[in-house]
Amino acid sequence: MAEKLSADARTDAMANLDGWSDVDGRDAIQKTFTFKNFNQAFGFMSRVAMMAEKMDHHPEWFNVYKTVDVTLATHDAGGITELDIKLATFMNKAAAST
Ligand code: H2B
Repeated sequence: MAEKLSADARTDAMANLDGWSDVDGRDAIQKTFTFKNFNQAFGFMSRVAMMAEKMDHHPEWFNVYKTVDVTLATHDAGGITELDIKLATFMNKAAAST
């Protein structure tokens, strides 16, 4: 099972994750993605959904029209693990190429 990142590893990882921030009162990270329209937002979600299934690691997210609010945490570990960093990195790349 993936283990929670150490404070140092987490700080290092977050420094390379554009737009992601810590969630208040919870060991999780979040980012709001904004696209040009619903089609692009949903295309992004579809690509992320396929990766999430492959990783067996799933986002908490909320979509309204062209925005997607994402929260990532590893529920089994009760915090942030390498899986969250990997999925967040994938999401940034997927959004950049949308
Ligand atoms: N997603 C996330 N974000 N955290 C988890 O701990 C998690 C998951 N666990 N997806 C997976 C599924 C687990 O429930 C299955 C049984 O592997």
